[in-house]
Amino acid sequence: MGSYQTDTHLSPENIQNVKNAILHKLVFALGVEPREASRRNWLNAALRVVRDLSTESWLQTRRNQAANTSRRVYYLSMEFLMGRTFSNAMIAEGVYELIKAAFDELGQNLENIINEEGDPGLGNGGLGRLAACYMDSLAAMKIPAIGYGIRYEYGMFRQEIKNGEQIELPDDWLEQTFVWPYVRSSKRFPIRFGGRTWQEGKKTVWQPDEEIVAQAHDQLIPGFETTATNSLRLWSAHAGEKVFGLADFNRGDYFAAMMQQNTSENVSRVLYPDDSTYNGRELRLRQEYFLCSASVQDIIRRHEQESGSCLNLADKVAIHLNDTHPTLAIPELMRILIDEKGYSWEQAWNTTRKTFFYTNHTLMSEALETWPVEMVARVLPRHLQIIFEINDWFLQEVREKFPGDEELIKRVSLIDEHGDRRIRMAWLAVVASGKVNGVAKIHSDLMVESIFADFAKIYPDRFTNVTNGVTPRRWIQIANPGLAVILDKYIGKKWRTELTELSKLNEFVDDKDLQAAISAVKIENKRKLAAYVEQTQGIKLDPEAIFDVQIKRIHKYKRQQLNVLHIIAHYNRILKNSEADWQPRVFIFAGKAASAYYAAKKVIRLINDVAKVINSDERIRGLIKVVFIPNYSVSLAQLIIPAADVSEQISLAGTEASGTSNMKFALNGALTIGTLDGANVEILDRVGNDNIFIFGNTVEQVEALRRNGYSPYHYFENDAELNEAISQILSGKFSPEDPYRYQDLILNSGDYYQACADFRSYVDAQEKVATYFRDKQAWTRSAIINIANMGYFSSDRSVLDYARDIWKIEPMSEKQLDEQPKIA
Ligand code: GL7
Repeated sequence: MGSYQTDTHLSPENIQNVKNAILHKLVFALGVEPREASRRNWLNAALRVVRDLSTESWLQTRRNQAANTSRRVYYLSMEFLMGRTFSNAMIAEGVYELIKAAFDELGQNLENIINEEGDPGLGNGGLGRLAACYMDSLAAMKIPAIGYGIRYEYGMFRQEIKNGEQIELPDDWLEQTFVWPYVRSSKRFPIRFGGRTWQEGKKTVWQPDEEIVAQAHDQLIPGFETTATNSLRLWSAHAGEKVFGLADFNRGDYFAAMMQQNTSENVSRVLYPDDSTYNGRELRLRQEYFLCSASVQDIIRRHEQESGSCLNLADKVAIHLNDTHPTLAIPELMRILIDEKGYSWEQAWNTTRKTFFYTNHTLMSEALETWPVEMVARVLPRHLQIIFEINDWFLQEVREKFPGDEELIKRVSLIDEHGDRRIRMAWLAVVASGKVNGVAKIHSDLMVESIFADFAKIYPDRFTNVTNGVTPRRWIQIANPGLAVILDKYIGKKWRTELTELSKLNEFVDDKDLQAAISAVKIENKRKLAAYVEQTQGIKLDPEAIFDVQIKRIHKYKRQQLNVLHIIAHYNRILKNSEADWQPRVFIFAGKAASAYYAAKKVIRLINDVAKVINSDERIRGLIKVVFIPNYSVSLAQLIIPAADVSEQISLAGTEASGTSNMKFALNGALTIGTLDGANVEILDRVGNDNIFIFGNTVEQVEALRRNGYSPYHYFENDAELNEAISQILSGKFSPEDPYRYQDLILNSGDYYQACADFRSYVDAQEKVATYFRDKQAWTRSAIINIANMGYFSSDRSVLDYARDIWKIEPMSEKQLDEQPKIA
């Protein structure tokens, strides 16, 4: 530390110092001889060197935040899909070039070392990746923030494809030593479950019958080119003494005691691999409470330590709920304030309502969490009481505002009384939050018109929008270094933290040199992806072909099956006129299906079955290739997105809350083919109709079809190409060994997401894509217009919107970050 400087000083002496630092870590932190060191060893040594830099800034940031008693935001999320740490940390600390130079001299290739790092899959998809982009941006924008999540022992499953089918394997990410986090042995909190409650005078006493321990692991989040360094604190579950079964130990029953330990530790064992569906298992409820209780206890501890008391909590603390998954933090804060800190109910409720903020990420009814009252009574009896009390208070307020409207009362009650009684977590989050936001304009509008319509009447000022964003550090600089070099040359370097600088490119859209440079980088990125596909799957791709990409969770509403229908129709067209001058096309898919989501797994199989038939059909002379890349991850996205020409964003209008890959693709110069859904609408606003391919029904049209009784057969009977494609699937053309495999697909399942209705306009839009692509110059010009107008979609802008409009937090200045004396 301090013995070398950053990239601005690439002197031989400085490089030598970095080399020494890496060698020192290799030998004295890892105990490995340089000549025997594996790539993993080099990675871990270098990670330690960079972590030292970040650690210094981290401690410094914490001291300055504490001294400033800054208002902080605590971002609670069940998922964080962070991606690899090493390159991100190197660029944040400004030592990438230095470390590269040092490794060159050590005879190691930095890129290979970077690729050696595992990619922790502690999230399902967009929601978890968004949390990760926000962590990066909060630090870069100097906003005092701490992320809280769970350190799952097993993340998202590893996906393999066997005979075209998805196979799920455990993701044992902790097997590889991951040297980035610090274990904070002093930060342990008891988490209690079960038992019973009773009244002692006015006081409620809760006697739990189970206690486990939450242990903190801190990951440093270095801000880009600033000393501001935040933390992501992940909790792991451990057996506490109370469940360790001391009695069993004393009796000598070691086995029974250890079994008990296993059950406790189950709480942080594995991430629920469900995307946009709700899985009401008790373990999930326990996981959610585990995160909430540990985090709220920690927040109160820190606040008391800094402020001397618990009183002004709401002035200093904003707690953000990333979807409803951490909503139990609300009754948990109430419980601690009332039962442990002696607050009155009113005081506690007033504080709580000023502390919480909630983001809704989906309108899909199956994803809206509810918990059976019976289950919560068993697992969290005291919290259930508090939720009932909040409900009484709230319904009283509604009765005063809307006297006599008992139907309204039933609809907004936190308890759904239909069938088995259930707690509506989204309602609880809305009632207790100062602000509630959606994640793209159209989604926020639909949110107040649909699921929260009643609440928008009761609390008209509560609802707002913050459109999602993505971090340009990871999604341009790291993922697409070739593009970063071009940007630096044309518009300077500031885009990294002020992405709207990209608009300066608008001046150069007709610049021949820029166009040549942009298409050269694209081809280079396509070659890199092609090399990966050939190496891992043995499929050869032509970098001159259109790379048309759909990568995301496999879900019916995202309509991968519509994409497949077009591929089949296109294949049929070529077969009917094989001598024509067809544009070669590569269709790339990647994504995981929830393990219990039968229909989604079938779509994966269909893609692979279709790929097998088409890729091996010599009559089409390689004009179409279909590839399913297994085990989609953040790192794979970093490889695939910069290589895309076409970005598939084809969800049924009104179903995709925002999407964030749509932003990453456009930022990397891919043209979108998409519906008027989620953030596609705002992308269209910025790039203009000529630089995007919009197709399909609008939300209003979709709803009208639903109201009037949608029937896929109508389209099937009236569209010859659709008819042919579906008939081929149903008759087993792509699964001759099992002709009935796809009987239940599309038509027979009712086509809830109206793929048949949008088929014709999708195929027509795809035609336009192919024709436009032939005009290389026009295409590249459009790609540049896309890049130039994506400035708005930076997650820096999103977090600054949150800080200003929702949390009311001021970013810190460099001066404030530097006030406290440095640590030795
Ligand atoms: C999601 C939305 O589906 C997605 O459109 C959005 O971009 C993302 C982040 O806001 O949140 N909601 C959700 O439940 N998941 C998402 O990815 C899993």
